[in-house]
Amino acid sequence: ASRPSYRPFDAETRAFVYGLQPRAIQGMLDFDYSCKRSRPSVAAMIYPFGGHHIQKFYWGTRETLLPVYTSLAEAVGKHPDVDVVVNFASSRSVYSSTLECLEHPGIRAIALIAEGVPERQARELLWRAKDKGVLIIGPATVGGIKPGCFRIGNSGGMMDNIISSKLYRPGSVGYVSKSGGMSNELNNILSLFTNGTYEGIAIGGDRYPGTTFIDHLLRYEADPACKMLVLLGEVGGVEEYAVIDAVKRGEIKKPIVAWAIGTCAKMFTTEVQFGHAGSMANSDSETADAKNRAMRAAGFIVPDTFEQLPDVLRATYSKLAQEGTIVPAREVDPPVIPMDYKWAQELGLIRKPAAFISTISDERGQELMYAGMRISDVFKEEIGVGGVVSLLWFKRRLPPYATKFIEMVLMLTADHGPAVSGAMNTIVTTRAGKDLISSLTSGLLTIGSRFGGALDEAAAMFSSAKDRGLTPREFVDESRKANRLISGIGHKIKSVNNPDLRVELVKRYVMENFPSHSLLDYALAVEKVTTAKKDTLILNVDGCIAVCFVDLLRDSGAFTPEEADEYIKIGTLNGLFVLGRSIGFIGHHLDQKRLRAPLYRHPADDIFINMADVPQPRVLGKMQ
Ligand code: Q5B
Repeated sequence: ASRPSYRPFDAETRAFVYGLQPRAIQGMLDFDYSCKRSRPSVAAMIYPFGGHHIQKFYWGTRETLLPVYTSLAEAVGKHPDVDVVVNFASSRSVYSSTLECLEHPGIRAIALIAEGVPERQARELLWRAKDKGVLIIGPATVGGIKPGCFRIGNSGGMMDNIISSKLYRPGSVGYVSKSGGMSNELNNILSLFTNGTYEGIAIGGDRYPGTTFIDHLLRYEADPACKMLVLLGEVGGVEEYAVIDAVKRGEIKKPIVAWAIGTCAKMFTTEVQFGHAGSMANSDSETADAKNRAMRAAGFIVPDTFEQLPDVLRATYSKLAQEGTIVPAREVDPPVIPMDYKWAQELGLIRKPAAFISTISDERGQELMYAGMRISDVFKEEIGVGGVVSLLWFKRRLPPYATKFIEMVLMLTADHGPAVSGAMNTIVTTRAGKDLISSLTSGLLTIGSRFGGALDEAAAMFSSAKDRGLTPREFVDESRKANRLISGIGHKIKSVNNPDLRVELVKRYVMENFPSHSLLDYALAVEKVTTAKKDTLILNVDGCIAVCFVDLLRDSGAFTPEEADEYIKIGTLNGLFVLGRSIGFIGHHLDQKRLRAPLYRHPADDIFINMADVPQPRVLGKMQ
């Protein structure tokens, strides 16, 4: 493009990011915004999986969209202005993806972030890139940064670091180092003791980096806007000597401050492998001390210790400023970069009222908690399904007789044959070809005040009658007068002579295990009155469970009277039938599926259709 070869990155540089790296991209966009770039430096992402789509990012406080392409060829076709690829592909795929990048002549620079790239592949890539004149930074690097212009991936660290190191505007010092950590340190030091970084590249710690110190320092030498050079080398390898030769040959004339890290290696009795793959001295000349000596001898400005680096940087910079080589620009304040909500929250800077409150379970920690009880303890203490219901519905552990009662209720309400209303609907829905959830919910939606959903109303009616001191007869008479059926009384097929054995089981259990069963006793007395009129008007399964549960709520000692009343009012008890009967409805659905039952159509002769009373339709308006 229009950029000179020594300046691969400027304020117009646009890049593709290879790989799905939303955090890194947001970091690049925030940096761009702090530099007051006119448009984002990232044009698109390349991600071969998951199809072409769009992802949302922030541009300052507003939101912006970036496309994700599945191939580089498509991206290049759509964005011909892009000439940089920040390649986040893993060590497994970085080789093939970089070869793909090298096939597009428009791509002039590629940063390889992956660590652990096989050396054979790294060497082949750098050889091919050199052949095509493409600048490779990395592998095993964060990349680099051009203050005020362009940031490669995560270079420069968090936004507060970028701002405090003044990377939102260019300085005059070009540096090259090996790692992101060393670069961050330099960015900070340069912002404090000079007018800041002009460009900084971390070449990566591998033995075969795509470009080395000399490649970047020669660029900085050629770039008139870069006034002063810094080389932060390290123990191992011989790349510093290429720079020494260039200084000796006069190819590098700008003042160059340098230091090779790792002078402490001599304190160890054997050779030490420092953090980077290449940071081990294989000969005397590869030691940090030897490099520092050689650089000093060649005319580099080398401090005596790393601690003195700021002093020599300040001295070198001041000299250039005094002689007018560097004319520091007027400082500009960067725009305020909105902080990410999560980060601000982590720092304790903001608070926000939660939209939801939840008090029964928590999956955020190491272990799932049910009402404060670890899921592992749920099993260790064998609290059973009844115990889990007591934790999640009532937020407390109920005594074993109570949790066993809950389990008993779930078991004996699980099913009552295919003919009951809800099961019928489940079966018809299944036979219409619907899935399990649709068929189950169609059955559940049938549960109502007449079928299975009479528990809450029964609990309310019986307890109110007893609390008001009505005798069973007065209660029945009052209901009849008000023309109200007593919830929990009556059954379609069960009667005094054909008793519902489920009800017998519940009654026996409660009488033997509950500390009190006064409402059950009251309900049985009511049953005596209703069955005297008609033998099907028994205390049915809904009614029996309901009154027993009220006895549990009121007299188990686990609930206050207010809590007991509230659980009746908020419709807890129907939940028992709903939960239990779901087992049966699912069973009916699976049964019909297994039977390959065809679509059901109700026989027309079973429906009395009478249209005699329907008025004949009249045509309204004018006839033609
Ligand atoms: N009469 C259950 O009706 C049923 C009366 C009453 C005073 C009453 C009816 C009713 C209240 C709701 C209730 C739960 C509709 C039932 C369940 C789960 C199930 C289901 C399964 C399973 C039955 C005949 C005469 C009339 C009525 C009078 C009726 N009920 N009086 N209080 N509660 N109960 N539902 O047999 O003078 O002749 O006009 O609504 O508790 O759903 O297995 O199927 O596990 O799946 O059709 O067990 O009782 O009786 O309506 O012909 O009435 O008795 O006023 O008097 P029936 P009807 P009259 S358990």
